[in-house]
Amino acid sequence: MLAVSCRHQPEAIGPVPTPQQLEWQQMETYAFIHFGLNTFNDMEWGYGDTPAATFNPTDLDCEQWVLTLKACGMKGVILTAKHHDGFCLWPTETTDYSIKNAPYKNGQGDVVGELCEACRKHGLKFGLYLSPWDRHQASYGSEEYVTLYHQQIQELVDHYGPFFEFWFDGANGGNGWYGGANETRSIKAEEYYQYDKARDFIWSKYPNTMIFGGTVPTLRWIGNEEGIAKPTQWCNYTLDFDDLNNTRLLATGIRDGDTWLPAEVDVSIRPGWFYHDNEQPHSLEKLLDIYYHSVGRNANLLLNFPVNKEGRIPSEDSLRAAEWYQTLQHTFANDLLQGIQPLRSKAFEHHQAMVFEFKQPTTLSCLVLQEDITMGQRVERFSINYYKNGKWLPIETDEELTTIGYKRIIRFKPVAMEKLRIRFIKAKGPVFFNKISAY
Ligand code: FUL
Repeated sequence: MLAVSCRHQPEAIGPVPTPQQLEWQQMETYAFIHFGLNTFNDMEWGYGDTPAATFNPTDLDCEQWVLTLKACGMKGVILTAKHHDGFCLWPTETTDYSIKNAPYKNGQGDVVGELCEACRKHGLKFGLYLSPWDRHQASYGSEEYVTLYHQQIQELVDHYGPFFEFWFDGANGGNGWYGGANETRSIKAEEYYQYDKARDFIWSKYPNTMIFGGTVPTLRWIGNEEGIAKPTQWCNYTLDFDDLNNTRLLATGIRDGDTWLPAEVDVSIRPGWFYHDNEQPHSLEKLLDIYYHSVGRNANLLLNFPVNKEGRIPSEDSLRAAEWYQTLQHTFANDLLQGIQPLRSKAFEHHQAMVFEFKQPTTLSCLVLQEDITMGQRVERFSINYYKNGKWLPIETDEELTTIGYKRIIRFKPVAMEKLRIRFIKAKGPVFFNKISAY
């Protein structure tokens, strides 16, 4: 650990991560899979009325998904066990609207089980998305539906797992088929779903599961689906339901929030969440920007891979994702600060600063800072300078140099230097780092 100006036995400032949150933050990148009836009906939000029989993947292979995801550095995968249309990818007892009534494996299939098994076999963490909003169920909006929703969770907990993360999606109520009623129904999400009870079903067997959404989350949405976290990014937040739905606050976190609630950036590798023939994966450049604007800004990246009608991740997507991962691996292969002990700069004693001196002029284009978040998130503003030919000059970057947190990556135009200086201009207290590296 690198510490600057600390005379006393250090104590954490503000909220700190639980062991589960810490382990989750260290995952950095993991995958989403959107797959279901929508895949076959070319839709994003099925209405809940298309026949279960339309679900018919011809060449489904969960091991292909898992090996593809592992090849691009994903540490886990979260599957849409049920999306808003209500169709269940496991043979549930709670409804007929499931894979049991699809031609796939003559109704004997179980995509949740097959993926769970493939994850276990190949060492990938497993998670599920279970939409609370259900546009198929006649009972949606009544107590009866909430019981059914909780039963679905219980079934998933009984038959699959462990889960590293469970997603209670935030889309709630609206129009739907609702057993033929074809109407609009609204609910009060913060009360209706009894999320604390839902969470307890999960935690009773798998207490390490991270929870997305609802009223009792252990991580938070970043507030957009574009793949962008704001440069200023606090892990601190409050569990107030209005704040949990305030996209402006979700984007930055809350500096003085009393709860550790780290951010997750969810975005798809293609424009849609579900597979559509007429869409293509994003460019390498866009995917790199997504990485730097998520993992590089103190947030985890949940990258979605739409599975196609065959039941596979298309080769265009796996090739693009592998190219993306290899580019990142190459960028971060050789830490040029390795073995250099930072010095404290005398000239800036009133600030906290670190100076790294190179044995010979060294060209850098990227700096990676990682606070020791078990001490609480502290840094609020910093600057980066380089020393060359007897002068200190500022490093030019488009990134605002504000918060750091678990990880912050600053890209800049390559510049040759004799020394590198990082000054912490504003912080909640003495700063603590797990790692500082440069490339
Ligand atoms: C949203 C949903 O409405 C989208 O369809 C998608 O599942 C996304 C990840 O979450 O709330």
